[in-house]
Amino acid sequence: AATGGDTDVDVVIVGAGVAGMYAVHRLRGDGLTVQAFEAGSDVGGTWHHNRYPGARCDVESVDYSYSFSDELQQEWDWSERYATQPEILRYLHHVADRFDLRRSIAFNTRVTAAHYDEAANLWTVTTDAGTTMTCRFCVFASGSLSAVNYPDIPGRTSFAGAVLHTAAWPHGSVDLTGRRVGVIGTGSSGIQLVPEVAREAAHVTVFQRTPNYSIPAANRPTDDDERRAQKARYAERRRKSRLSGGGSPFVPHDKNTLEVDDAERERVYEHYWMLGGVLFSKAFPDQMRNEDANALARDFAERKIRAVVDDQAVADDLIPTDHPIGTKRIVTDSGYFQSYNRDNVDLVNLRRTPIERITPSGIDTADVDGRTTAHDLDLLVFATGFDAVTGAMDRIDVRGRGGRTIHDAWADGVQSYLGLQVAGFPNLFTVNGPGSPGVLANMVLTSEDHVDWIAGTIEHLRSRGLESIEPDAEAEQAWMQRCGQLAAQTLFPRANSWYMGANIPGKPRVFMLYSAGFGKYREELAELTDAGYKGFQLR
Ligand code: NA7
Repeated sequence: AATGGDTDVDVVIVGAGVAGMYAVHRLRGDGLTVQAFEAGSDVGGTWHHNRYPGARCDVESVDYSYSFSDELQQEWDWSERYATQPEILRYLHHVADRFDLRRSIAFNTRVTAAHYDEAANLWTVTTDAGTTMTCRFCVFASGSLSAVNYPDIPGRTSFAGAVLHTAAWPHGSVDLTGRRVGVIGTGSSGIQLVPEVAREAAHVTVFQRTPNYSIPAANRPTDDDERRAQKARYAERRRKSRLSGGGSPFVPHDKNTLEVDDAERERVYEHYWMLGGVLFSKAFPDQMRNEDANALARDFAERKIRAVVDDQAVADDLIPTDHPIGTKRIVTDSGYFQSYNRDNVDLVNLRRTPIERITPSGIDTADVDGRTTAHDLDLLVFATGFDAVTGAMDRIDVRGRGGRTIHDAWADGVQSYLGLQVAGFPNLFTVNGPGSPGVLANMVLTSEDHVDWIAGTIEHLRSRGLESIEPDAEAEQAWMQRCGQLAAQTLFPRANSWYMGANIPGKPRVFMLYSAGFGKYREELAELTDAGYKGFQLR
């Protein structure tokens, strides 16, 4: 191995999604020996597993794509503004081919443990395929939305028909014709799925616990002229994205919500609404900070929902009442609310009529009058999301200094320095870890940045003959406190969201991410690094 020769490889990479793929390319390119392990049968991570009909990214494809190679940017053509999952996966396969990534990745292999040996300063990684491998550095690129969540509903395993999860969708087509489909969950996955299923299935019953804000994608095919213009200015687009809050080149209006008159405000809302999807969060700079401002944005969104749903009683159930707009991730949809105008789509409001149990023939809900209604189904879809940000690592037996597990390190609330390292876990790096902007931004760019930082750090250690890096416990604590303070200046803590860990019973309630924006985070990270890796211990 390039760093010393006493380990099997220099770096083990956990996961071969967007982040792990780039980590293979970058670290291998730096002359390190690398081995990646991937539980799936091929590259792609999220885009390999989330194959449900209607799956798309909520960041435009021109932005949600690698920037590390200009040739790659210039040669790839996206066919739509928001490409479908199959197209994103085709792109990632193209990247794997073009940069010959697969030779460094073991597929169908799930990492089950990573243990640090303090005396030897090395990591031993074990997999479910029986592999044991030692390395100097571990890079966890295991995903922020990859640990699949099946809620513990009574009778869950008793259903006699097919059970699917949006994030573990089978390869090949699922025949929905003539079938009665139940969908539990109305996050991005459920909301993207419902219109597609409604077109094919005999009947769709949507089981909604919390109504969500969802905004039309304003998707459209791209044409040659548009693509040419984008590619001619790609460097500028990337530069702006890296300065921005969310990793794409959009900025909010220059005034706050209440500083403009009603007509101007309406015009601005309409403009950002038409940009599509999550970009509506950017309408005014104070929308995610000021409750009164947010209430006006909510009112606008509510009018939009009412305008497309025929039955106003159904619209009442679809309008979120319990969280400020944007504090749960706004969904980017294609015809979701309109689905409820179809004869074959029904909404079940679980706040009013909760699930009693899953039965062999469907789902029983408790009516307001105390009676039970049986919803008969042939197929049940869980669109119930993930144990976000920390779940993937938490499910692996990761042990650092003194045998302390990552599970214990995070038991009272997640700890991480900059989302890159955890105190007590030397030479272990996380890509898009807690305490970084991660899922709040364009994850292709956040992944590239983290991998570049990790590569630069390993190079820094090697060139100075240093053996290890890990954060100071105090610096880490201060960083997480700061993340908490930043979040407290926003409305994010006001929602029971997966950002807060609220969707997983028993998970500590903390806002897990850095919320002051991608550009600001990059600045802070660069300053600390340039100041001699401030807050880290280098040995
Ligand atoms: P999400 O956004 O976590 O959505 C999961 C949905 O499942 C949400 O509506 C939940 O309701 C619902 N859910 C979870 N548990 C239950 C139970 N026990 N009963 C009923 N309903 C339940 O996951 P997605 O896959 O849609 O999207 C995740 C992210 O991926 C998304 O934000 C994008 O960034 C990409 P709740 O709101 O918790 O009441």
